[in-house]
Amino acid sequence: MVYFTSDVHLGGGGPEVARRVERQFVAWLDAVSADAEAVVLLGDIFDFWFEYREVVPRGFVRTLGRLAAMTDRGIRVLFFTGNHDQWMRDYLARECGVEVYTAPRVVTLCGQRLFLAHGDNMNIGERPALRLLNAVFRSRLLRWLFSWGVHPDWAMRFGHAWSAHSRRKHIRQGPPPVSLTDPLVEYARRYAARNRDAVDHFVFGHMHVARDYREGSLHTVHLGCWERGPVYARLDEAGNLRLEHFTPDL
Ligand SMILES: [Mn+2]
Repeated sequence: MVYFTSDVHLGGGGPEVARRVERQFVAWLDAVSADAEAVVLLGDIFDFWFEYREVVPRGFVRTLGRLAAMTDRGIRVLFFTGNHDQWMRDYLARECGVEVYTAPRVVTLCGQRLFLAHGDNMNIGERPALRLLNAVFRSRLLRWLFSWGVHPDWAMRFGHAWSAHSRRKHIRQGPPPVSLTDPLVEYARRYAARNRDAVDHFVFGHMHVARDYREGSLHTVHLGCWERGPVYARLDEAGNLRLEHFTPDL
């Protein structure tokens, strides 16, 4: 089995929510470890992560411990960075044995060709504000300035404030409509038309709305977010990929 999840936003939503979500996430990691060959984490696992060469954010010990234990047992953990945790270096790879990817990638698992991406900078050609934000976030110069010019305590405070601001905005807007995932479906459509090597399934996170979409041979799965209830996708040995909800027994 291969399991996929995203947008856990560990550490977000205040201490109480953060503790609850981490307990649920760790329970999920324990549950899927029973028969997982690989676990794919598709971005925004952390609500804010900014890593220095010698210093990493505090917290998340249960999660990091579980990830290390899983890879020690031979379970592959693929970690795709999201827009909230893209400032990652080599800590998770070295300390927890996780494979970290900062860009979309086609991977074969259980005999299926999977296009995997968080989904934050795809099909945004006509969204200038998003393009600008994306360029700022990905700028190596700004990252360097932030890293060397701002004390880490302030950097973390700033990061959590930014994350909380975007969370409040999303809460004000109410539950996201399924149509939010349409640009990613369109991206998948174009990708499938351009590339001859057929992709069996596209899996995305980012939009915080769960959706299982089929159109001819196109199959896109959009993972939801954990604050609205733990959700994940499961790929079985026969190549079937479907969304599931997790009810932790806490
Ligand atoms: Mn997210």
